[in-house]
Amino acid sequence: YTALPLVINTWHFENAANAAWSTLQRGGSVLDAVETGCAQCEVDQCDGSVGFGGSPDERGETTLDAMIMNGDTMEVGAVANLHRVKNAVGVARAVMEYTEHTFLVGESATIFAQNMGFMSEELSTNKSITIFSQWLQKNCQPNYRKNVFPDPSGSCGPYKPKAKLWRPKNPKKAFDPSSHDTIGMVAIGKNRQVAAATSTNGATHKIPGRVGDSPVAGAGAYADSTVGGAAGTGDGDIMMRFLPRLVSLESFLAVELMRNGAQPTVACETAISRIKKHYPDFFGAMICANTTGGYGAACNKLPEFSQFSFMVANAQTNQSQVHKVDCI
Ligand code: SD4
Repeated sequence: YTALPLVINTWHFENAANAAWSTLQRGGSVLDAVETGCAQCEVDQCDGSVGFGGSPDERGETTLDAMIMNGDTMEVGAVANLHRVKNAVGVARAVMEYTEHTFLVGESATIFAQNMGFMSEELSTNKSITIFSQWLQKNCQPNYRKNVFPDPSGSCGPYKPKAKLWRPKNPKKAFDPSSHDTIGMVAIGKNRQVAAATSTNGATHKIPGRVGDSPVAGAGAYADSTVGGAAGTGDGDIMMRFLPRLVSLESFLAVELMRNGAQPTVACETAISRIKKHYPDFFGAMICANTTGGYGAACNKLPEFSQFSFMVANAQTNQSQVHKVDCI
């Protein structure tokens, strides 16, 4: 397969694609490639949506979700609601390689990371503190608060989150597409080994403890060396209800049996369409790749989101290139 190896990742995260590609060029495994690629975004704080210093939660803290999957062995390592450790995808890989488990969460995941030698660091930055305090101010108007928490002083603090009361469901606009750009990456080796990984700081102003789709196998990403891999980005609160990457693989498989060609695009579109049926206004996009070197992407069209960028590097181009797909 002349197009292999191949690396594909969500959004215009060029450094990440290059890091993964050069890892493969240096003889690294596909797992090394997706880990290095996602870790690069954690360092770069890609679009503020990956790594430290982005998406502060209701208490102002940045926490991280990540996963990695080995499509040869079907092993998965994942962490969610990880505090004070920057290299979330590295911790996910440690879960996969050094434990019998698949998924560690919260402070306990942090303790595991520290025991594995990961540094404990502050994840807040001036930027994330500003995002948080602006949001706090906006949501902390005396009148607004009076309605929600009858407060004799009418003052605005100490801040007490009461999510149920003041955060009614808004099915129309859960996510702002301009500020949510998780990295999801798939690498396929010369011998058709598939690996996938994701890393994100999740949703801004989330209720602490909220976990999105990104660290969940089959939701954030999926890898199966008999078929291919898929990964995604978008409103995880909705997307994780559909295991879209898994669905995409199933649909890909079905399509693959029938013909060769543009299957990954069809697979991605099928997954997006299934979610769209229930949530026409959801924000989300997917990348798909198969073990013959085919790749594609799809996204749900919104007034503010009509095109999705993704990166591909393969043996034919020998470098990463940005691609764009029109949303459906
Ligand atoms: C989440 N899926 O935590 C992530 C966010 C994201 O593009 O992908 N944004 O829901």
